[in-house]
Amino acid sequence: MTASIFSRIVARELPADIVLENDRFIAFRDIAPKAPVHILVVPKTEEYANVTELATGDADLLAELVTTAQAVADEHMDGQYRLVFNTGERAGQTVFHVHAHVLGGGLEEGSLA
Ligand code: DGP
Repeated sequence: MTASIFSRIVARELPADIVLENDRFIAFRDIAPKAPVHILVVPKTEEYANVTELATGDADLLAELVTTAQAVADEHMDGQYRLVFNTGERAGQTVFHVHAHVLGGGLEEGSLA
C-alpha cells in the first residue's frame, strides 16, 4: 500500500507547518486554508479512511482526536472553532486517511473546508 500524503508528512518526506505532534497525532496547517486559521488534525495510523471507520474501529482514538482539536484551537484560535470531517469524494474528501479540519480565527458565515 502506498503511504498517504499525511503519512509522508509524518515521515518528513513532505514538508508541512506542524503545530503539534505526539505518539498518536500530528497537526499541521492546511496547504489551502478555508479560514483565517485552518489546521488539520491527523491520527498517525492510516488504518482508517474516514471518521466513521475511526468511530467504529477505535472510538477512544476518535475522542482523543476531538480533544486534540480543542488543544490546537486553544493555542491558535482562542478555543473557538469549527470541526469538519469530509466523508466521500462527492463531499469533497480528497485524502482517504482520516483527518479533522479545525477552522477558526474569525469565520465567515457559511465557510466550510
Ligand atoms: P479533504 O478534502 O477533507 O480530504 O482534505 C484534505 C486537505 O488536505 C485539503 O484541505 C488540502 C490538504 N492538503 C492536501 N495535501 C496537503 C499537503 O501536502 N500539505 C498540507 N499541509 N495540506 C495538504
